[in-house]
Amino acid sequence: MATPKVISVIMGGGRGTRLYPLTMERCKPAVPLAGKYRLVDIPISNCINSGLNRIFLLTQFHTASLHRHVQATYHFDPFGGGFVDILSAEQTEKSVDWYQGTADAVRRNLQHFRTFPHDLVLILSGDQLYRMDFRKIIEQHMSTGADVTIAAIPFPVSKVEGLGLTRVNDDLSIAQFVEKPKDPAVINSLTLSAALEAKLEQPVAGEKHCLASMGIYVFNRTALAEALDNNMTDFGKEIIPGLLGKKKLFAHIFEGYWEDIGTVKAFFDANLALAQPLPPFNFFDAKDPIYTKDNYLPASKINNCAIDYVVIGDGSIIEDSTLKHCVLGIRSFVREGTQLQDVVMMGSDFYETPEQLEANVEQGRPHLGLGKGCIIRGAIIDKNSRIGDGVTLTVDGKPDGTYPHGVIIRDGVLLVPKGGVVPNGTVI
Ligand code: ADQ
Ligand code: ADP
Repeated sequence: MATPKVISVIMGGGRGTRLYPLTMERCKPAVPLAGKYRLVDIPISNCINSGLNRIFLLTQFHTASLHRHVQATYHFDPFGGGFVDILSAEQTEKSVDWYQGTADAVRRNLQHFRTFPHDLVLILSGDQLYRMDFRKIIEQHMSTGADVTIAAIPFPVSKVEGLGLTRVNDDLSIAQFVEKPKDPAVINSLTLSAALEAKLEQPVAGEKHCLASMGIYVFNRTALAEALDNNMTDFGKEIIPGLLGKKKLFAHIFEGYWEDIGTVKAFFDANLALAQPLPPFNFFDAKDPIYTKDNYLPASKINNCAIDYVVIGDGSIIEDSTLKHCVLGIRSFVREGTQLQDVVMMGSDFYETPEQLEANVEQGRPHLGLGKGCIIRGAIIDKNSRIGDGVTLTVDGKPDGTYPHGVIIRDGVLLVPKGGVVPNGTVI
């Protein structure tokens, strides 16, 4: 069988509303992850590690930071034809709107894809944490002669809310697909058969499982063009259910770690999970590394601290503090007497010069990073924030909403937005 030519299309997100305020000044793919990466590094690295180097990234607005990151990071061998191309919603003679949904975003860019010879289109979500060798789904797609293959993961019934669920035949052809069912009877009717359970490499334990769509699709080029030759806006809601019974749809079962991190809570939990002794997602993988921008920063300095289960990015300075279960990004500054627990701090884009530090004192403005004697629990501190001395920021059951100095609580997580300034002595 000849090796098919594949282009990858990463869905970079709409307005990123579920991740707001992390997406206040940047698009979703550019949101920092795990101390030193950006969300987009995950699908791009998976593509590169799978030998796929023609990558389109569809996104909507605030793309400046994404452009900077992609241009500074992904350089391909000039003879290999690889690229990462950012396609933002653009006004044309036919349309002046933003992308109306995932299918609309792909449809409006088909013209750009046509420039490159390809047999298959691999469509990926931009907000998931997983490591996957896409060669396996492509191999299965070719051997079954499918028009569309959907990556699907056995997921416990208690966690399937918000996911598309499938029921498959013995040969893994898709018999039924229901997008985000809510009715427990429907969910129950879609649980894995005993025969399929027996075929899994990792037996499912405890509660019943369903086969959930990962929002990862392999389309034959012509099947994609036909499927989009209409006004449908969404893959999960309309395109996939519409193809059932008309085209050959197969599921490809994936049994590794996979987490959708499209909400503030999921994003917070997935980051903090990396601070465990044996995280479910392994960034320490020499074979399939996750790539990101090299910032040429010095190693971090940590003086007289008590630190447990913490990930710290390069170029940070932490002094006389207590940190428990935290992820700190590059250029994080934590000053004396501060206590952090369950905190994701994204760090800073720059160091302050002695003149800037002096100006801060004159203007009564906190320095970049965290001040002295702070207590912070259950929070995301976005980049370039300035938290003064003696500040207490704790969730402790407070309701979602907006709080003084731009602080937001969302999904039970306290957030200081990018560039936030919280004055000395603030207590929230
Ligand atoms: P959702 O993730 O809810 O469900 P959707 O909102 O369509 O589906 O998002 C899919 C991906 O596309 C995300 O990465 C999102 O950021 C991005 N995206 C959304 N709108 C976009 C737009 N207008 N332009 C560019 N990118 C956009 C889907 C499937 C489910 C499946 C889950 C798995 O529909 O069946 O179970 O993914 O996460
Ligand atoms: P994000 O994606 O988190 O919004 P960006 O990638 O847009 O961040 O910004 C990072 C870039 O901006 C870096 O190159 C950094 O050097 C630069 N930068 C941002 N703010 C400042 C500042 N106040 N002084 C110097 N450089 C800055």
